[in-house]
Amino acid sequence: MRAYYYDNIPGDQRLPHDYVPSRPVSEDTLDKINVKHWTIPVEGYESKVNALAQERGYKNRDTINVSKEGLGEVYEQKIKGFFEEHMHEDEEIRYILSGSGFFDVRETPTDAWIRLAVEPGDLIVLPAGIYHRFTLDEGNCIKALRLFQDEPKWVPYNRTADTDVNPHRVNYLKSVGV
Ligand code: KMT
Ligand code: NI
Repeated sequence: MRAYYYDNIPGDQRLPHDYVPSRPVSEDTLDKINVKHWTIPVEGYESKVNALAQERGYKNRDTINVSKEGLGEVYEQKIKGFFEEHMHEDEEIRYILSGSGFFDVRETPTDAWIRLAVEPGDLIVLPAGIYHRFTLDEGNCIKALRLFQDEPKWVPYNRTADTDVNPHRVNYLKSVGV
């Protein structure tokens, strides 16, 4: 997984939006905003993903195929929704099986976008309360395992003045020392 600051240049969300020269984001910076990631080769991934899921209490899972074929008539609407800046009241856990895409997460306290370019074998955990969004890249497809804790709170809350005071958001800010 590569992590870098998003260039904020208006235009196609599927393009890399990497500064020239690139501004890579360090492991230390990801640690500070509590974004976790592991690389688990897709070949024979089951036992390792199962072990991590057990250790972290992820009891349920499903797979999502984000592509025109995979989503059918809700494709455009989903693609648009994924890219709206939002938060969840639970972790967002994704293990990439095939394809690729970009998760953008807000750095705190700068509010800069950090782009996570994910590919097969990447497992990412976005903490509850972090503002983020997702887009396909120019390959236009990604297949991912979505892992859930027991009570999935999957509602996306788009960023507003209300989400700024959501208890999960407030806890997140406390957890990263803001
Ligand atoms: C989400 O919640 O943003 C998604 O599931 C996006 C697709 S998973 C690669
Ligand atoms: Ni989300």
